[in-house]
Amino acid sequence: MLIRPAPDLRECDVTDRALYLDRRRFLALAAAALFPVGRAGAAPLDYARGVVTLDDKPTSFEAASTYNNYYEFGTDKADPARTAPGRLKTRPWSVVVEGECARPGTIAFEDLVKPHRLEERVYRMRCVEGWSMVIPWVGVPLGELLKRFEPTSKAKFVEFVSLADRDQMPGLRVPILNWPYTEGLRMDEAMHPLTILAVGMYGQELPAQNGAPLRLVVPWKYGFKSIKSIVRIRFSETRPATAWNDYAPREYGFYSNVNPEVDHPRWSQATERRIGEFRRRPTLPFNGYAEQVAGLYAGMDLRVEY
Ligand SMILES: Nc1nc2c(c(=O)[nH]1)N[C@H]1C(S)=C(S)[C@@H](COP(=O)(O)O)O[C@H]1N2
Ligand SMILES: [Mo]
Repeated sequence: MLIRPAPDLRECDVTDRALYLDRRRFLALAAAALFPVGRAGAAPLDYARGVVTLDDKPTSFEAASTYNNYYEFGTDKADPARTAPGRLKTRPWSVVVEGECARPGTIAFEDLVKPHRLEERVYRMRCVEGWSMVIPWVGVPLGELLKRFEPTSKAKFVEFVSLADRDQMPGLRVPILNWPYTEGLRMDEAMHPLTILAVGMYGQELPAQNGAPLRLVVPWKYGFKSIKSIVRIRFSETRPATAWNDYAPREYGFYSNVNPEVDHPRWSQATERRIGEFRRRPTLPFNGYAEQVAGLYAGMDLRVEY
């Protein structure tokens, strides 16, 4: 069973312990109106502001929460916002951590996140389909979180698995991908300080359609690496199978670093359309994060290892 209920948590405990609700801060945030106010009733988060910022203007919350890829809730961009919020049950939530580590176990979402200070990270997001957004995520550095499980020296990769529950996810009836959705990173990619597990965006808890309650964000890779609604994390010695790579290995590589010079077999990756803009703009190597991450791939032929 992927999800173990946490019967010891009542609804009010969950709110107190998990959401870091701080009304004063939230009011200050709303007053500052840095970002468009999102869903009415969404829980605000307490987090360190501006840990990573960008000059690029953030995409509107409206666009970021209604133009989505989350195939478990349908393949149309509008499907996830229509179908996920009423169906995806994000509390209680727990994550199984297993494989090559000294401290495997099943951990409640609240306990997974609580030891960390939430941080705001404004990142570009580039989908392999040729569109992009700028999203102010709220999350924790994945590397710091993974260290708590004490990965062994055999841990060379990390695999992530999404929830796959037919009762909640109507898209699972369509066998596009081999469900559950899976993704993976090499250990050094997972430990890189830019890689985060997001629990929120625009100062609030993640909307269901964006991968609540926690999703991966790897800003220098195509969006499909950023797996949503994670229920399992596995350290492994060998490279894990990943959903899109299984589906079409020639089209979706394991690494999938944003690369304007390596085209998808059916379309160019040289430019992108920033959602909310009209003209296409050039796509940047590693999505603009080359200075920070290119060193991870020194000596690799990125045309072969795409
Ligand atoms: N479980 C799961 N994770 C997923 C997807 C999906 O279909 N299922 N789509 C991916 C793709 S292709 C992209 S571009 C991003 C989209 O994230 P967003 O909807 O928050 O913008 O989520 C990624 N994570
Ligand atoms: Mo994507």
